[in-house]
Amino acid sequence: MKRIVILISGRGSNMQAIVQACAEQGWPARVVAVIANRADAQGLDFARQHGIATAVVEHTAHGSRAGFDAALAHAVDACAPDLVVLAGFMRILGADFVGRYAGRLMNIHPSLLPAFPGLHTHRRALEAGCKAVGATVHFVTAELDHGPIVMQSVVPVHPSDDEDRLSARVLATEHVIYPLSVRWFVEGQLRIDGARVAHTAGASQIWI
Ligand code: NHR
Ligand code: GAR
Repeated sequence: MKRIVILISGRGSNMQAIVQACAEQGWPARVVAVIANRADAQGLDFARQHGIATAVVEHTAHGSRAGFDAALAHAVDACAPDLVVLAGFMRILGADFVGRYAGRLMNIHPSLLPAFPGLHTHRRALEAGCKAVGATVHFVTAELDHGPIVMQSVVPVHPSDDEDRLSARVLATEHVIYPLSVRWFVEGQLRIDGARVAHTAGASQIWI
């Protein structure tokens, strides 16, 4: 059984989608822990209710980014994970942390990368007049939101959209592509080749 650790900062709906898909679809994997950088992350309640170990490593308790990263790595290593999943995790991680979990650290970002890395993606996409947006699952590298892409969803922008409506439509697709991407990883169906990620059996890596 592969061991999955999920890092969250807030609501944790992507974490929930992964926990539920793992249980319902009988993946050869188990979510062994959910770790948050905020004690008030709502997703911690769901994890506790489902008997998943939780931990909190507060960035505010550490004087430097390196100190926080080291404390977080300590908590993650204690879970001996095969895969570390960032699910709405809102702290940028340093090169040491990222290097430690190279090839087994995934993120979902709510834009069609390489467009709109960083924060406030839906607002920026609306301001730019985009007609389609989406979400991207990628392996994490030291360069923010630039790692090898596993899967993307494509979502239409409606003329009446505001940030809330658009982000809700994108989020619904995140709950499809993130569990599927994690499933592929734990089933050994992903091959990273430089900047590209291929599915070994040629499954579609786009969700429309
Ligand atoms: N770390 C690395 N090295 N590479 C990535 O690709 C990462 C990462 C850490 C988190 C998630 C990410 C996203 O998908 C992620 C990807 C936080 C920020 C940010 O600016 C940006 C991107 C992402 C997460 N965070 C502020 C900071 O100073 C804090 C913002 C806050 O606390 O609300 O760390 O979008
Ligand atoms: C999701 O839309 C995720 O893509 C985004 O935050 C939301 C978290 O929701 N992630 C980022 O913006 C990373 N910087 P969730 O906590 O309900 O999964």
